[in-house]
Amino acid sequence: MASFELSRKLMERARRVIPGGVNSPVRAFRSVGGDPLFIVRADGSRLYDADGNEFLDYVGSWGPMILGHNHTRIRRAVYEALKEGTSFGAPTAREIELAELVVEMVPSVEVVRLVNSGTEATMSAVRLARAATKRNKIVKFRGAYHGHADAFLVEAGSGAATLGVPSSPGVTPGAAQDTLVAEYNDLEAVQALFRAHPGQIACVIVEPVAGNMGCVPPLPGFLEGLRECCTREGALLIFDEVMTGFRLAPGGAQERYGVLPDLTTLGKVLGGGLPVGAYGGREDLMRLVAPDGPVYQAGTLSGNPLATAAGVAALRHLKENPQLYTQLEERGRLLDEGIETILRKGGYPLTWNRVGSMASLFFAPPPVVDWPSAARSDRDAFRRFFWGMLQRGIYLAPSPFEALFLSAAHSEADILATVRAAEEVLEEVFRGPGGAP
Ligand code: KE4
Repeated sequence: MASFELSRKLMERARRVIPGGVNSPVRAFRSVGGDPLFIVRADGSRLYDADGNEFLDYVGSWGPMILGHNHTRIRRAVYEALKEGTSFGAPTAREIELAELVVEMVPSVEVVRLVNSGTEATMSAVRLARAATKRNKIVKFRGAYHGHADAFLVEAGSGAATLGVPSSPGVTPGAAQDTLVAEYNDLEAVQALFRAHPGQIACVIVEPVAGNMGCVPPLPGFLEGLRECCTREGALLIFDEVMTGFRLAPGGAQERYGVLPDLTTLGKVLGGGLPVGAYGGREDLMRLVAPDGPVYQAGTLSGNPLATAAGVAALRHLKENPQLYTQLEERGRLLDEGIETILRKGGYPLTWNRVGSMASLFFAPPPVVDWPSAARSDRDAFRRFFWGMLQRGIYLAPSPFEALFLSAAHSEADILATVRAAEEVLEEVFRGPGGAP
């Protein structure tokens, strides 16, 4: 049994000065119990904690680490940029390079604004959609997470769902009243909202592959239906590709599924592990953004020299090595085969969903196609699975409503070791004492 004593002591200290001891709630292990591990370094597919334990990492910093941790090309790029200084508050050529890469790689993006997080990207994209359409209401999906701006903390996923606060206190009725909610994959529900609010809906914001209720793929025709509906109704379609961008294809989900939104939000992989978000899309829309147009949005550290160095290195590497996506698909299929064989042989009432290098094992019976079906997950069984895997050196997201991520650094041996561990742990969870401390 691994020792987590130093992490426990660090958590005691952290709780005294940081809410919950963490700077993002989902890191707190609240839905799985126990204390989070304090990580001291990471390399490739591995994390190393304060107690000297090594883990095979499937969180990947919640998505950015598609190349694996501490990638040489990213590390060198940040080292070189660091020699020139850390922030200038003035335009730099590397911001142009990163923006040009986004425009080149993401099919629907003609003009893009860099910001510091996915939340800033989505809140800004919605502000732009409201300004462009002169409409107030937005449509989001139950269990989807678009960051923590007020308008989105209405039946949100990710950490909000994990903690059971999908609609947060502090969000005023005024802020929430313009947010309409539909079930993911339910096109008819979206059409009904347009019928109920004619001429009032500015945009539909969707995770083209949901990752924040766990990984839930779009059913055939869903994305295409949203596209047609928004076009017909004069609303904008926003693909929140903070998680899927540059992960599911060089051009993200919109390349993979061949559906073009009006606006796209990006983050995670875009910054190569440093804080970068972005929103972009049709030029006629983006020219409304200050200082070209009246839609205000700003940021002291937007386009930061170190962050754009990491982002340019990450995107260049992905663009120059398209075979990485084939490798990620092959490793994903290997994981499919292993997990699906275990579920079939064991007769476990679980659901395995995967798209490219993002996946989830739901402790709920199939199919999992929306929040209600995901929410049926057996939280206690997941908790015991999580700890059983952690004790075997496999670090999963500490929530039943998050995706796991493969990286280019995950080897075939890593995948096979994961499958072996999952088989043992599921046996324990469903047929033996097993479970968390
Ligand atoms: P950030 O503000 O955390 O950079 O991005 C918000 C966001 C927006 N859109 C999507 C589709 C996202 O997945 C996210 C953030 N994802 C979560 C993990 N599911 C971040 C982890 C966390 O909250 O610590």
